[in-house]
Amino acid sequence: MEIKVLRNIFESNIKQSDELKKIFKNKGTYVVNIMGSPGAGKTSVIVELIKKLKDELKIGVIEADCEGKIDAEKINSLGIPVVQLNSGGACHIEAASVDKAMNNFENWAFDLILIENIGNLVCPSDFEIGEDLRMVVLSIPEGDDKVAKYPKMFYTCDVMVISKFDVKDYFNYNMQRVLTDVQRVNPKMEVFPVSCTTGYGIDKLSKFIKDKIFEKKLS
Ligand SMILES: Nc1nc2c(ncn2[C@@H]2O[C@H](COP(=O)(O)OP(=O)(O)OP(=O)(O)O)[C@@H](O)[C@H]2O)c(=O)[nH]1
Ligand SMILES: [Mg+2]
Repeated sequence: MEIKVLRNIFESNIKQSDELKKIFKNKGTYVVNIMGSPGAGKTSVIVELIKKLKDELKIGVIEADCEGKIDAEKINSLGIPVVQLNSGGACHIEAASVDKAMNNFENWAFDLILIENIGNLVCPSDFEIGEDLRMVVLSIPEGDDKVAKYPKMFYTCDVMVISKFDVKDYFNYNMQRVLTDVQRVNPKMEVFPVSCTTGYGIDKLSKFIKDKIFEKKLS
């Protein structure tokens, strides 16, 4: 019997992601896929970005977690439209999940969609979900060796947020090591140290995203 070998098992996801990209382009919507370990500070970064940008931009949020709606409730309390996806244990979301979430926003016309992926530094790196920008949030307490240990996440992302910068001095954290590893793994990576408790670095990150949104609208 002939054995069939299916090549590129992610093909249908790539197709669906490309379809979503077309829809987002037509609507002038910029989409950010926010990844990182559980507890890295993804929701906190989203909350700070919303506070900075919500008066100027129409923002929508998709939250993904294994269970529950804790993060979506935080976003909802800011008056921002949000859909919560529950993966039931799966370690990442795919383009189909984003498509499903978008169908739950009525008559949407967002300038910016922030998607918080499932907390995981491995699996989400394999899946495009219709985004323009891939952002990894890596927190100081996770340690300064993560870029070297989990390189795929870092070479498939455009932006790295080094979060919880306020606690840097409590950890034996070698920032130079992190920057050297990033330079080796992905020299094009934009790096933003931030603290969501002090607000450090949030202005710079917000401006970067705002510039990207307008670049896309003009393209
Ligand atoms: N000191 C400090 N704590 C922070 C900062 N950002 C987030 N935290 C705390 O870190 C914990 C996790 O933050 P979240 O924003 O929920 O992290 P997350 O990545 O969204 O977590 P999951 O959705 O569970 O994967 C919370 O207790 C936050 O208050 C920061 O900049 N400094
Ligand atoms: Mg979260």
